[in-house]
Amino acid sequence: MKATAIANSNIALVKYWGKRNEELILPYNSSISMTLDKLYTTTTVEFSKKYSKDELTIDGEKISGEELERVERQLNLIRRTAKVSEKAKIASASNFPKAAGLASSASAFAALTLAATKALDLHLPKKELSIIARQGSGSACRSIYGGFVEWQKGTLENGEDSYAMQVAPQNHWPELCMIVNVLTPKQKKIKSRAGMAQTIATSPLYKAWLETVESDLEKVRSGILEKKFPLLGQTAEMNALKMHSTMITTEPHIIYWEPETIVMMKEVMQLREEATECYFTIDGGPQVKVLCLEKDAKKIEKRFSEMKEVQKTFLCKTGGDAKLIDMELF
Ligand code: 2P0
Repeated sequence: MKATAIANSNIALVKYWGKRNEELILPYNSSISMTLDKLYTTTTVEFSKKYSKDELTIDGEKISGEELERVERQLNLIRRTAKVSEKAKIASASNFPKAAGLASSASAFAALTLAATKALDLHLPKKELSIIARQGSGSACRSIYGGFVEWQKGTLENGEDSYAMQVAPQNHWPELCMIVNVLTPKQKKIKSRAGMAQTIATSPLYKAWLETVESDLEKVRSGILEKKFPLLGQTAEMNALKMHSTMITTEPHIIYWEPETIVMMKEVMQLREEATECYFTIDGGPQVKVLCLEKDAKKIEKRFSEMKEVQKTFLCKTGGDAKLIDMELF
């Protein structure tokens, strides 16, 4: 009743922003992401009668309160599916800062879902894993798959048609890179969950966001499949700016950007002026992720790592599916 899984983080090229059902985590819009090879979470889960309650450690630290409750809810869902009642010990470790806008909940809930279902001997197809992972954290449904992944929003009330599917496999576009820049490892103040709800409730731009998403999805899908880098990059960059515009116009405003974020956005624009093609994307935090092609990646990464605003860089390519591994965290 013990298993360990590893799942990669993913960064959306067309963002998920807003839930039509908060309980089941059903989105208003579909999204497309790239799974990243260098950012990942490893999670070991053991169910046993010897545990009187669920115990969670993240990066070696004992966790209680809201974060533990969220994991317990996810385990309860999996326990119900397996028809067992044993409590669990969970240890999770990521190789990047938690809750800083680097999609830690995506890799964490994907790894937790895969490890816990295996520990309970549920051998579920990826579609079912994606549906369960989604209920832990929306973006986690995309981290079940490697390569390029689309989370189809679905229309059913019960969420059975809201899951991720692979658009293209890990080896589809080996030249495509994403440089993840860690500018400030501070934990963000407003969780995406609250930010989304506030945006829907108060931003006059949310309707416009939803009206343009379908066209962005189409462009990003064909950008990926036909390896059209400018189409992919321009659409992803604009899509991120549109999402942030909806947040900036909520009451009260949500501005995830720090001064360093703006400096990085300008640097990407400057690189383009110099004929080095690259595009940025930003999520629910200050970090700036930059899409580029392999031929330019080392040069761009060097330039970023020499900036005083940048603390750390991860030069990523497409990562693989979430998978079970033999190594155990306890
Ligand atoms: C995304 N984000 O598509 C978007 C872009 C942040 C900005 O998915 O409430 O942690 O757990 O479903 O998945 C972050 O939101 O939110 C996210 P919940 P999640 O990657």
